[in-house]
Amino acid sequence: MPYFTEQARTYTECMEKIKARYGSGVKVMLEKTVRKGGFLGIGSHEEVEMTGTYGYTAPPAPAADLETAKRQVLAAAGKAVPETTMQAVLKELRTLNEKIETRIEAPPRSAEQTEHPSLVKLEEDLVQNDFSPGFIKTILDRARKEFPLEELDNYEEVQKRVVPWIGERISIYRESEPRPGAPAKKRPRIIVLVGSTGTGKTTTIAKLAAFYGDRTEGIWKKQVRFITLDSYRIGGKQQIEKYGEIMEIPVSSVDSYDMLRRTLSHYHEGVDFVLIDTIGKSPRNLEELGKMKAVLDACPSGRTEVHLCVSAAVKASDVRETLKQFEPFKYRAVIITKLDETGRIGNIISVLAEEGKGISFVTTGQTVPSDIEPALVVRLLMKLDGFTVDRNALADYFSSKDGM
Ligand SMILES: Nc1nc2c(ncn2[C@@H]2O[C@H](COP(=O)(O)OP(=O)(O)OP(=O)(O)O)[C@@H](O)[C@H]2O)c(=O)[nH]1
Ligand SMILES: [Mg+2]
Repeated sequence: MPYFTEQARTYTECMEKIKARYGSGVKVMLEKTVRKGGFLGIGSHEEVEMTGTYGYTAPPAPAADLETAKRQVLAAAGKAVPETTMQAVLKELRTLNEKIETRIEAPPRSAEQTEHPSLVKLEEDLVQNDFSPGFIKTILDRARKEFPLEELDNYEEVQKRVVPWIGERISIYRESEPRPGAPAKKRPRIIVLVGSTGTGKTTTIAKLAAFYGDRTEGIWKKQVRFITLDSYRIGGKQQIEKYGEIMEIPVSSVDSYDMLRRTLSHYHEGVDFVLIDTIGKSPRNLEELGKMKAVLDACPSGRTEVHLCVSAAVKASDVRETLKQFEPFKYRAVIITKLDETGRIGNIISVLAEEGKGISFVTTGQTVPSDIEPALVVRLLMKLDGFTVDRNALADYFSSKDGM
């Protein structure tokens, strides 16, 4: 009988996949949890793995057939085996056969059979939002511990209590305000955006310029400068120059450590923010990432903040890889871009929570400068699909985290 081995993020998903691929005559014989992805154990996640047979119709061979088969096999191998050994082998085979039978008759633990329906629904809703298996497990374990049986019956209430638990796992990054009486921070503040190709770095730089520069009635309250490392790519420099022209912000283009250091040394008094746009790099191109890092080393570490742009619309494994590969840039926070392009944010929330990364901003569209907001837990929770969310209660609960 042919065998299969399949993996998926949940038990239900795995069973569905198996049935879709191998039809209804499948027999699951082994179920286990495996870790997938990552490098040297970092960044991996749990999946369910099932092994079994398919195309199953006939009942397993009775013991008599086993004995005949055994004798044939041993005879073919030309071995003279004592009867006592034969009996022992036969007994072993019968026990094995019974075990397999039991397994076939009593399929592995099914969430539907053992879980309260509200917990089953909760798992489905979390899966629907693309949360990782590890994240879902933490929430379900907590729900099992904290909800008395009678409270589980009211699913809407269960959801209302669980949504803040998701929010508790979201970290928000805010540049700390100086303490009263503390010496003024050195200016300018240097903000560097790094990230994979096309994640929205240049567009976000322009949005940040408007956010930090605080322009009202054509007057900038703060002085902002742009620097681009994107000088050799066709169109790269022009894009930021266009924003500079429209927003009346000077743009400098640099391509080496010395040039960046010289350019920064011109910005002393009077300039509040220097925003540095970098070239999009594949997180796999370590050599190119290394070269860019060598140029950016010209930024003085005390007043430079690197933010990593990550699109909300990419898979969890890609987010994880990006977080890991850009680690040498010592980014302080993540900017979630293209939040408008997805209705499922569980993947990015799970990965950032699991990797302990804070979120500084979210961007929500292509329009410059309006489509950017400082990250708020409440705002992210409002994106959850299929969850009943009480915005006011959440705003109260997360007021200190969101700084409101
Ligand atoms: N829907 C949506 N599109 C966005 C958002 N931010 C940027 N974009 C679009 O994404 C595309 C790429 O944006 P860029 O700012 O050029 O991205 P980049 O990271 O600078 O790209 P490279 O320099 O090529 O790596 C453009 O079409 C932007 O308009 C966003 O928040 N939502
Ligand atoms: Mg760009």
